[in-house]
Amino acid sequence: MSELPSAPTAPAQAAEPLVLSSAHAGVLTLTLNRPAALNSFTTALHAELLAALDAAAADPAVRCVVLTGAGRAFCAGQDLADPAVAPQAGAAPKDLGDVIERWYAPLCLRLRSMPVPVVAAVNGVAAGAGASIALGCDMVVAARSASFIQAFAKIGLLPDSGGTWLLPRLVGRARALGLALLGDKLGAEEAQRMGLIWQCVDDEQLQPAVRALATRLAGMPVKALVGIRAALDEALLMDWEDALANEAAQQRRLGSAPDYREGVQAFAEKRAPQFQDR
Ligand code: T3D
Repeated sequence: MSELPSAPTAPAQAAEPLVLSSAHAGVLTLTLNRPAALNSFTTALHAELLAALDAAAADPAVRCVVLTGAGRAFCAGQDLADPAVAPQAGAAPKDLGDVIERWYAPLCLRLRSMPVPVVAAVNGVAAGAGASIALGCDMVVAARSASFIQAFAKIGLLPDSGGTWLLPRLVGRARALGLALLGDKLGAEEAQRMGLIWQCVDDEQLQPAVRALATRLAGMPVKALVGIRAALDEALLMDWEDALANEAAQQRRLGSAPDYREGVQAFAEKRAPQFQDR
């Protein structure tokens, strides 16, 4: 049998990354990039985001991470059409606990244990796990047109990705329950007013405001900033005496790091400090 020449194949198209990454002056910006599905999470997006965060954590040049979304949304939570998790007619229910243990919990733990501050730049709607993930970042800046939706109850679920932990701590039990039970859209201005987020800015100011904030954080002693994050979270679970003891232990650790020496020396010499620790 004669061999036929094989048909020409189209050049392989590089798939668009699900997480866009750009670095400037110590600030790494990670952009969730599934705009047609409002940056909702598939397992592939989870995998790319975790890998990007792991790489940032290991890179000494990264001193602040910004998380944002492409297009008109920050993130609409779980992709409800993803066959890996969506209920299928006639099939046994998917084990959502597995999905959370495999993907969402590691992501939340990764974000909370980053060795640098993490800023959420909420450019549009943040719903379901998307809202929890934004609120779990160290500082949340939102565009005035952005919104936060605890969408879980509307589909028969409860707030995950840290939502049950974060909401009452951020806004108190009454508001946490109101937000989580009703799942209504909460505008960015109101979110700032009730203390759910750090700041709401005009839409066209979101990028410059986040850039300025992230650059400022990157120039600070990030080892201390991360210690502050941990100590505040830990103190919520401690009594007064234990919090004082923890402060002493953490201050002992930070006080022996080069950044403390540099900070005090720069103060004495009336110059800007150059912090290096991570
Ligand atoms: O594994 C597990 O399930 C457990 C973990 C759960 C964690 C969770 O996050 S549960 C909560 C899941 N998220 C939601 O329930 C939110 C669903 N989305 C919405 O309620 C609305 O889309 C928004 C309020 C976020 C925005 O509304 P709107 O009117 O601005 O946009 P839209 O027209 O609804 O959506 C635009 C497109 O994005 C649309 O696609 P189309 O019709 O243009 O092809 C829509 O289907 C798609 N989209 C939005 N959210 C999701 C989504 N596709 C898949 N999954 C989504 N979550």
